[in-house]
Amino acid sequence: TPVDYIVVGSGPGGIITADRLSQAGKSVLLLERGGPSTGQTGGTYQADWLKGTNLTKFDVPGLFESMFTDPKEFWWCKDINVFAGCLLGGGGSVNGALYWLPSDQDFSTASGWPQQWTNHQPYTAALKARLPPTDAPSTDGKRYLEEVSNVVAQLLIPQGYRNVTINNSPNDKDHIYGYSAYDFVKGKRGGPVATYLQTSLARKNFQLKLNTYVWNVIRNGSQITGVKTNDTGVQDGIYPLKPGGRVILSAGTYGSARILFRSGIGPTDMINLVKGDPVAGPLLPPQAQWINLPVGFNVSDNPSINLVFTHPSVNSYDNWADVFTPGPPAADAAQYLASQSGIMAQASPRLNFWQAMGSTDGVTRWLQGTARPGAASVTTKFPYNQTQIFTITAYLSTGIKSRGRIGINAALNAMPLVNPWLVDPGDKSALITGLKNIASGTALVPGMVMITPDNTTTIDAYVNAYDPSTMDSNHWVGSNIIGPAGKAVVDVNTKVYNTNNLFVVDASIVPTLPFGNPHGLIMSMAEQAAAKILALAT
Ligand code: 6FA
Ligand code: ABL
Repeated sequence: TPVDYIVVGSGPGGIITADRLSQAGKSVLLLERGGPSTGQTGGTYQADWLKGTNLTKFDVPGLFESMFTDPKEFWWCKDINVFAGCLLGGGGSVNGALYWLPSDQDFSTASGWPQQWTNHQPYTAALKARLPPTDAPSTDGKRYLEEVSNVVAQLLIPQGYRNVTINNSPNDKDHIYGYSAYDFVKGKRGGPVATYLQTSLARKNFQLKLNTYVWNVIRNGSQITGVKTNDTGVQDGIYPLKPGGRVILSAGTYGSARILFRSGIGPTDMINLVKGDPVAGPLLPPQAQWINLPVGFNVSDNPSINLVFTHPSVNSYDNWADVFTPGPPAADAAQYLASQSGIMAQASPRLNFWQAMGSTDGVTRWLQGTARPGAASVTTKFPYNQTQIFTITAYLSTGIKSRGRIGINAALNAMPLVNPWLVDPGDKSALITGLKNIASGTALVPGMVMITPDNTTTIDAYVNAYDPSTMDSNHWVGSNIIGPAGKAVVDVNTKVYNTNNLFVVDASIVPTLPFGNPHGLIMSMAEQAAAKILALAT
């Protein structure tokens, strides 16, 4: 049966939008290409040590690092060549869950937002009320495996950093550090799936369909009438809209861009690739109806570089290698199973910090640091103690000037076409400055040794040789940028230009990356987008 709203994709953007629309009494169909994730949603992917509970890999925060080392890895989108979550909850079900309430600057006109978006506070407050952040996720309120926090604090304090509760003052992002904050709830993955989706599911006017892949929107010129899917259970795979209905794409920075290309919306080179595909080509509207918009341009992602250290006080937790199989140390497993407390109640990060930096081109750029036990890779010829390793990931944050382009290839796989990292020389020099600040502080902390790069490689040489594919921080935004006609893909109400009733609400409309890991900003944005869409006359 036709509905008022079809929302495509159940990531942080889609779930929150769908919940607010259904709360307002609209009939809403949420379509997700992937399957269930957490136990609450019917997910069953478990380690042996979790058998007998309904806890899955996606529930247990301490299993986060195993997302990258588990050969089964069915949760990653196979047709996107960077990490993206293709299951209920999207990236929110597989991410590190670091959760920062957005700052005023994150939603400022200086950050590219239209003036009408700058009053984000009521929406951020609504988000905080539904999903409060916590920097003590273990159910007993205690913090575990905190050696890395203590060591890194010793490095930061002499450089003038202050200790704060980060989400208590989101605007305070210069020379501050604090405990990592998450959107875990009761020692388990929480996020929009455990909160907003549950209120939606309780409503009769809301429907969720999993394993349903949207290929394109059905449109007659500027009017969208439904979506075409791989579902063989409905006529022609089509889910229709009511007259006056709307489609909202929330399929992520890569997913929403691809649906637009397949719907004849975007740059001509991308639509021509669709035209050449034997299945997707014939589904395109006639060329006279193609809509030329800069879909895929204006993309950014935080360039990130890892520094690896050892310190005698640190416990690398065996680099998280055993947490899924055969399982964490028996006492930690037992504690988590008994009360969702202990080391397994938290993802790997233990400390976050921010610093503003001047630079040669006069632009202020910020550095974010994330510290955690363990390391993805170590490069040194010197011996080191594997049980004491930890990583500081340095991200270039607000102030990034570099932009890239994403798109598809002839097989319709989505991918970066032009990498967005350190294209701008000011970006590169700022990140190098930040890395040097961290490296130089090492000498002040007794027992702390930097092992990657080691003392045979300078920071400049390390950055110059850094593999661009590992600079990816999975924070892709901007492929369907919000902004003025002629420059942007969506207007101030998130409506795709030159369409009557097609909207995008996900990371892809974000013009500039926020200070921190982005999903907090994306969730506040979805609260605000839903309000703006509901306020539009149909
Ligand atoms: N962000 C944070 O704030 N903190 C973190 O710690 C953090 N960590 C990670 C991380 O460790 C990894 C490995 C990744 C990949 C991302 C991380 N992020 C973190 C970023 C954050 O998760 C993303 O910014 C955020 O999830 C983006 O939210 P969106 O709503 O914009 O998009 P998603 O990709 O999450 O969801 C899209 C959904 O649409 C998916 O469920 C997908 O299956 C579905 N979909 C895609 N194409 C579709 C189609 N054609 N038909 C139907 N469904 C489709
Ligand atoms: C994020 O926001 C990033 O997108 C992730 O890349 C990051 O996790 C998490 N948060 C937590 O800080 C890292 C893992 O800790 C590494 O082990 C992994 O190699 C890396 O993601 C892959 O991008």
